[in-house]
This record gives sequence, C-alpha cells and structure tokens, in this order.
Amino acid sequence: MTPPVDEYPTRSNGSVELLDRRHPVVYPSVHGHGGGWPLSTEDVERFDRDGFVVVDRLVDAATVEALREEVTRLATDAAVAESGRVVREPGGDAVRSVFEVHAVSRLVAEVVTDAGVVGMAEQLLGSPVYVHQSRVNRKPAFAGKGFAWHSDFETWHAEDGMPTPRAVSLSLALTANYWHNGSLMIVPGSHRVFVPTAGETPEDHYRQSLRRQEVGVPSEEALAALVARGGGGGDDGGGADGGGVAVVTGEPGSAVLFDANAMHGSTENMTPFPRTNLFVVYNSVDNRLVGPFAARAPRPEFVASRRFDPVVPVGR
Ligand code: 6CS
Ligand code: FE
Repeated sequence: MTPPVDEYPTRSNGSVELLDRRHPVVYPSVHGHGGGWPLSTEDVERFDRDGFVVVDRLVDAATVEALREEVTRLATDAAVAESGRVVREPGGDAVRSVFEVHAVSRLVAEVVTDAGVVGMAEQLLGSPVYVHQSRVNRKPAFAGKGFAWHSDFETWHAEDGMPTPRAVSLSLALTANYWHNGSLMIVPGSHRVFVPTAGETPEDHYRQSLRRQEVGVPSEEALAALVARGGGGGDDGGGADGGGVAVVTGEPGSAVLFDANAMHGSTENMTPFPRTNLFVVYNSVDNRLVGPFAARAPRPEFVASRRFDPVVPVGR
C-alpha cells in the first residue's frame, strides 16, 4: 500500500515556511438532513472567515450546573484516575484535564450527541462526524495554568494521522469565561495558514505535551506574522483579513466552535473565578485517521479515538 500523501509536513528540522491551507474550512451541508441546520448563515460565514464563532445559550442553566458537578466527580474519581484519563498540572497533583469524558459520563454523552450540538459540526463539515477527542479543562481560581500557542490540527496531523483539517472543536463554558480568567485566545484568520513546527516528536510526547506543550508550537516569528495579518493592532480588528488576538468570553452555557487549524492559546488563571470548559472535537467521517505523519506510534485511544462510527444525533 502506498502511504498517504502528506499535504501538511511538520516536525522536521527543515523548512518551517508558512503554508496556505489546501482544504476548505466549511463544506456544503446537504447530507441526508430533512430539517434546518442549527447555525445561521451569518454564523457559518463568520466561522469561515475568522475560524471560530460564538454560540450564546447553547446549553440551559440546569444542565450546566449538572455538568459542573459531573466534572468535579470525574476529576476526583479513583477509577477514572486509574484509567489514565486524568492529566495533572506540571509539578503538582491538581487536575488539569480529564480526557474521553463522554465515555465515562452519561450526561456528557447526552450533550455530545444532542442533535442541536452535533448538528453544528455536521453543518460545518458537510458530513456525519465522530468524536475524535473529548475532555474537560479546569483552571481553578488563583491556580489554573495556561496553554501555549498551538494549532490542534498540527498535533492531530503529526501525532494522530489526521489527514486534513476537516474537524471542529466545541468549547462549552461551564463557568463564566471572562477576558481575565484564562479564556481562549484565538488569532482570527489563522486557520487559513498552516504553520509547520520545528523539531522531532519525542516518544510518548502526549505525557509531556498535555501538561505543557513545547514541541509542536509555532515560532515567535510565525505567531507574530499571523497576528500582523490585516495590518491591525493587538486587539481583534474583526476584519476580513484577520489578525490581532480575539479573547472568547461567555456566560456559562455559551460555546465557541473553532476550526481544527485555528491558532490559539490561553493564559493562567490568577483571578478568584474558576474557569472550567468542556471540549468536544468532531471529525468528519471522511477524514478518518491514518498512521501518524510525524510520530513513531499513534497516541492512546483516550486522546485520539480510532472508532470512527458516526455520532447518531439524538432529538432530530
Ligand atoms: O494534544 C491535543 O490533542 C491537544 N492538546 C494540546 C496541549 N495541544 C494540541 C491539542 O490541542
Ligand atoms: Fe488546543
């Protein structure tokens, strides 16, 4: 069998020239669907242009409250910890992330399969989707640590064998996401540029990268170039050419959908307000994983699923 063509080479010691994205951001959504799609035309256009779109009031207050309790349970459950799904902060025992939460929580599974939720991913990706990864990220008051700038797709391509960026992340706020408590920062328009990174993938890299990522991150020059696009200043200019830095804020129950290749990161949380989000990554069933493009072995199932069965939307 001939190996698949690598259209997004990365993790080499060679060229780290920026590449234009070779694939669409939004795919036509016609796939066997009778009713209307959840996102408006403006939402879809915004996602296409900026690489992300905010959805207010996606989940009701009672469900958010129940999810918050569920997250506390998952973060402290001995059996979940035993299963290897829990990632702790560097140099401490504090729980940073819990992975594959939809497999260990019925409540999370209900949210992930809800037609109004999964429908947004199907609408953007133009196909049925499956769950590539799910996790909760906790940033406790005064203590939560940040995430270095990165494109998720760069990691998923290199380490998981995701061929193209036909995947979307949903981040659901379970506590208020303020501009100051470690919320998601995204460079608008960056999803249209692939930033190869320098350096080989170390063995079992995920053990390190999920705590503090150092390989698979863009150079400072590359990041500066993405932010400078559109000629604006440091804040998100909201222009068609992108550039600047957008901070995604929202009430509990609000969500942001962002493209697999959007350049993003977040700061630590030094405020008295905890910041907890549920992340779900939907990948198109037409973009199923092959072997890693730049790593010796695939990552474990709980970080990168190889069960490609489409999500069956509930309540459609
Ligand atoms: O490893 C992952 O799948 C995700 N986590 C990190 C820290 N970087 C890449 C991606 O967002
Ligand atoms: Fe990420």
